[in-house]
Amino acid sequence: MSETPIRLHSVAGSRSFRVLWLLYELGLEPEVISYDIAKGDLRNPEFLGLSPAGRVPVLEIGGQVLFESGAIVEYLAETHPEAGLAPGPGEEERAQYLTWLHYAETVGVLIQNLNLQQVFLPDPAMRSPTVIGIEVKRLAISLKPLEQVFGPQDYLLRRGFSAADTMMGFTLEAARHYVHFDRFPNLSAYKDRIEVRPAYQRALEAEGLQKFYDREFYDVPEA
Ligand SMILES: N[C@@H](CCC(=O)N[C@@H](CS)C(=O)NCC(=O)O)C(=O)O
Repeated sequence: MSETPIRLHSVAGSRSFRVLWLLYELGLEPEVISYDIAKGDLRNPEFLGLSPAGRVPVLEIGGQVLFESGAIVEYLAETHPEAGLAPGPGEEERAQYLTWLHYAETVGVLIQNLNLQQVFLPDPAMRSPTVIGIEVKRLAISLKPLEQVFGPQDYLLRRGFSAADTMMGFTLEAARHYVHFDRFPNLSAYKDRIEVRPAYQRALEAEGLQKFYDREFYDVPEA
């Protein structure tokens, strides 16, 4: 019996990286369907039929269509318990696992707001230096608890690498465009640690080059 293909709808450099990386950590082989966010690909009716808000990631798996990266990551980890990437209900560090997995979106939304201001607005005159300044500060504050976690431990959980790391890893890669990481030595060491994982490298290769950041660092514009 042939298995249904796993299909990931993806934009390089976006939250779909979380899912792609986890799929490779689990030894799964997805077909990757790539979209160009700047060309408005996510607004085509066919894609909106899969993702009602026109967002990536979308994962087609086992005849189901899933959206929301956190839900997809939880679903994949729970349906592959043999990989040991998620403490189940009642297990030690379950609360921390859920907390960090979802905290990645607290950080992610701040980056999304900065992306809108710094990358996607069609005219620089539309930017608000005030909003950008506030969001950069809020992003730096949101990274502080992570800096503390990675002092005594290598990954988000004491027990080791988990699916929560695949949620957070992408987020940090994006955060470095807005916050200087030399302020966060533990976080920088964590970033180096996850990026050498073969599944992370494979996901980078498979998703292709991101097309929206045109520089390494975006300063807060002058008011
Ligand atoms: N909470 C959702 C957010 C999804 C999301 O906003 N994805 C961005 C890419 S990182 C997107 O598709 N943006 C397209 C748009 O805003 O038009 C998730 O985690 O999946």
